[in-house]
Amino acid sequence: MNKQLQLKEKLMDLGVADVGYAQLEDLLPAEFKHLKSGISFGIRLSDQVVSDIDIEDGPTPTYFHHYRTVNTFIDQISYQITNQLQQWGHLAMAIPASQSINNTGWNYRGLFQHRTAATRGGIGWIGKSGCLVTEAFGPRVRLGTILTDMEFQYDEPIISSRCGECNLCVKACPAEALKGASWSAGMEREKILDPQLCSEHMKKQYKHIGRGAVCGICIKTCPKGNQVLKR
Ligand code: B12
Ligand code: SF4
Ligand code: SF4
Repeated sequence: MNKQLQLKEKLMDLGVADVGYAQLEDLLPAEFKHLKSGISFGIRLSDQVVSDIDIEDGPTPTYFHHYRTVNTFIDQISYQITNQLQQWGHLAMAIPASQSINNTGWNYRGLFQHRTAATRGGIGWIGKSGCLVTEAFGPRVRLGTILTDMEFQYDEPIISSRCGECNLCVKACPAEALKGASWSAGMEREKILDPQLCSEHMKKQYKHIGRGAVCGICIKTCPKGNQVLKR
């Protein structure tokens, strides 16, 4: 079996819902350009827990715990794949599951965007919620990315929104942070949402739940992912 298939099989055995191989050389910052490939994966969230997020009252303490559990799971999977790639003689580096970098002031950014690797790897598109939406599970996935200098047969990128006329998340967002724009690859985040409005709403309204780091109403509301067990 070739190494690309071996990696995919390992990831599926570890419990990921989907895997994509993304060509990222043109999108990476100069210091990481040599890590030209991204292995993007999605971890399915508990439908019960996501469905229990309340449109009026917001997230539950269980959702916050789930968020932390899945983040740890993502970091551990990414580490195992990094280890495997290094044993094969490649450079590899995992993007942290959920870490903001504060180099140039707090501008709500990570080291590299999991959502970018995911659209490039053909896993899904950016919805009007700003979230990565998959055909199978809608936005009910959290994401991981491993950068490596190993070359792959890359997946076909998804380059435009498949939300159509739907705008349920836009109407449901309690912070009025979502602007209703239909995404195409390269569109600026600020055309889709105001991250400050989202973040401040979480901090102010849900401080008692998960120190104000979660909300997820836009995820709960999305009708995409027909096979998902929704209530
Ligand atoms: C900082 C951060 C935040 C900030 C800013 C959010 C934002 N939209 O940027 C705040 C605190 C507001 C926030 C809130 C939330 N977050 Co947050 N957050 C992050 C973090 C750490 C960095 C995001 C970042 O760098 N943003 C910068 C912008 C520019 O990038 P972006 O959000 O990825 O979206 C753009 C790019 O992906 C780009 N893009 C996509 N494809 C392509 C293709 C090409 C060719 C190009 C050029 C660009 C491009 O276009 C998008 C729109 O401009 C990531 C982890 C990570 N490293 O990715 C998690 C992450 C984005 N968060 C996540 C989640 C779930 C949430 C919340 C639902 C909170 C919660 N858990 O309940 C809300 C949702 C808010 C929203 N609607 O986006 C998940 C998203 C999962 C998903 N299915 O999309 C992530 C990926 C964590 C994870 N490991 O899964 N978050
Ligand atoms: S996480 Fe909540 S506040 Fe932020 S965009 Fe989604 S619905 Fe709006
Ligand atoms: S709720 Fe509708 S508009 Fe929002 S991301 Fe899902 S499909 Fe797209």
